[in-house]
Amino acid sequence: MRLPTRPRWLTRGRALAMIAAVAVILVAAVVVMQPNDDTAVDTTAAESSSTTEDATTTSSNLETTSTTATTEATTTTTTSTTAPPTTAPPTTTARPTTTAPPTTVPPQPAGPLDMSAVLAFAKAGVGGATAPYTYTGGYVCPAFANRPSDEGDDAVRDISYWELTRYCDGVYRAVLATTTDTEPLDSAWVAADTKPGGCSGIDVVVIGWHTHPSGGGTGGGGAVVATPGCDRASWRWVDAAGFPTYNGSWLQLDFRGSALGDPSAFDWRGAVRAAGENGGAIDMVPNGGPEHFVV
Ligand SMILES: [Ca+2]
Ligand SMILES: [Ca+2]
Repeated sequence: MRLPTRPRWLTRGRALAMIAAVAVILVAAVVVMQPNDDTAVDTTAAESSSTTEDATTTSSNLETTSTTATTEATTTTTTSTTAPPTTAPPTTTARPTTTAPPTTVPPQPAGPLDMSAVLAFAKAGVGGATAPYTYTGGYVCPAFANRPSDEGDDAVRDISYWELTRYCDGVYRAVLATTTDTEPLDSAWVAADTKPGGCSGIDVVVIGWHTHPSGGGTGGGGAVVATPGCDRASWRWVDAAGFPTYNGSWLQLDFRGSALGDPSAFDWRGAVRAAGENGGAIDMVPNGGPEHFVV
């Protein structure tokens, strides 16, 4: 048996060439069929973009939702903010009172001290304290000194004998004895300059006046008033003062040293005024100026 022979035109070289050509064609075909990377990327990008848009849309929705939530929250806040103002106004209304005082501080009167006003102030504030009582036979600290007589210089209510004594219990006694008891008494006082300041230098006034009890007779009332300024608004009712009445001419004022601030030394001047007497007729001691008292 004889095997078929290969055609004469198919030489070994031609066969190899054909195989090579087929291989090239196959490779080319494979290359052509490869998917375009750029397109794939674009698509992915498009898909990503789409995803982004979706995300954006979702985000937008979220924003809308959160905006709505915020609006509601704001509304809620507004509602809760609306409530307090109803409670707040009283506080706002009270402020003007606090603001007013500094603006409306009136200028201080220049002086001298208005004793009629001091007397009215003292009478209005009396109460709440017991007037001191001095035992005239007790020890005096320091021992009192006799003063020159002041008799004969006032035709209405003339002070003659006068003195100021401090007792060892810290109570003072001022005496402004007058020569007559017939004229009605308006008041008797001791004006003291105990420290810097005061109305015309007067820091404290001890003032007494006669009272007329319903049962008859004559009594006495007294008070210690602080006068840091000439304006009545600056005054302060400090303590009760004793104004014992032995007769109409013996005028005595008892007051505590603590009501004066327990000064170690101070200047003072006494005065007596009859009812209806004007300032010019008041009898004062000493006549030339204040007496200096050293405790
Ligand atoms: Ca006199
Ligand atoms: Ca003073």
